Amino acid sequence: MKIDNVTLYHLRMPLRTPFETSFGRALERDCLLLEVSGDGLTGYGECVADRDPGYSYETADTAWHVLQDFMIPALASQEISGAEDFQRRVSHVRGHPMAKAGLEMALWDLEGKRQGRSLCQLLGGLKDRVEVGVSVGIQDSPEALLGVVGGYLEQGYQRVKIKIKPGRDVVETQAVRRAFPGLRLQVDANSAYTLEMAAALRPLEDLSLLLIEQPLAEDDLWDHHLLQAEFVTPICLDESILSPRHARQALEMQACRVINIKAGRVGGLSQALAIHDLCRTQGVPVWCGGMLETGVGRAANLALASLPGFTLPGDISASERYYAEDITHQRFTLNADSTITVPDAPGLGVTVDAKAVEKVTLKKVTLDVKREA
Ligand code: SMG
Ligand code: MG
Repeated sequence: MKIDNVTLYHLRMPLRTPFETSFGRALERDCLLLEVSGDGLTGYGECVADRDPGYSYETADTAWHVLQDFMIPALASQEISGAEDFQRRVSHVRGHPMAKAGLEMALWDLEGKRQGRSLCQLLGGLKDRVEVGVSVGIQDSPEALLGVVGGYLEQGYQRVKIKIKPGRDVVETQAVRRAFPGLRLQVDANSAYTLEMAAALRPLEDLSLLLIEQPLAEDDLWDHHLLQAEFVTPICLDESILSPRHARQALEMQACRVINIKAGRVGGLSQALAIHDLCRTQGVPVWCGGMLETGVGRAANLALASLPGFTLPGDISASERYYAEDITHQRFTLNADSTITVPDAPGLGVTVDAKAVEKVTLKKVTLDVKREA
């Protein structure tokens, strides 16, 4: 691939319903859309860094800076042969996995279009539909939570994750379990507890949860190990796993029994694939996390989740759960069996709606990529 230019768009899209986690309440969601032109084709990527550094230290603005000033210039000269070559070129940039992943995604889209193969095929995905669930934010009361969960069950979701935080955990989860005894249920704390505080989560052990996601700090594998040793319910790490190396060490340390994979958090689809492969050889279940993606990132998540090691349902809900208007022409819908169909057209398999993008664009820049003579 020879890259001619990259256009960055900073998008801000209104969410259909507010999304509250242990670190805050969001009414809209920011991201960067990347449009990469080369070889007469255009590839798209989504960088999932949001407006605020709540989920991770990256923000849309830090990603913009790092992409514009360091990563896009690293595409200059010579052909880019693929994701491995890309990772080598940006290896001088420490951290900023979401920025890296957004650009890598656009290169995968371009490569798929060049070869006439879908991302699912490029990654080695095997399924044409993947099991999905819905992630439900913290609600005003347990009653309100039951109403929201019930609504999603009516829509056909067969797996639900509820967000928890200290003081808004056991009673809420017990209420959902009592109302829906057979539901595949899990909780996500987004790092809101210390090891000492996590003792309060003990009653969750009686609720047949699929997993407890990221109870402790993101940089604390050891305390997750201590907690997992005390809990029968599998602990799943999200924020703590930023690379294949972290994944290996977390498993060696028995800090978790399940891993949530997000390409954005780990620096790209290639790194997500490596974590998948590692977990698969060790028999550790993985599932695809979500970052409230637009149709662009959602298409990539579906392709990733089609890999054989993704044995638990992903946080990949239908487009209408998030946005009244999306930026792709395709809207993803839930099938009757709580699955979503994996796109099969070349690359990501979606087309971008320029008019819809324009409506939600805060700023935009096109950067030429220098060619060597
Ligand atoms: O995309 O459906 C989705 C959201 C899934 O809960 C979700 N994501 O910690 O797993 C997580 C959160 C991170 C995003 S919070 C804005
Ligand atoms: Mg999470």
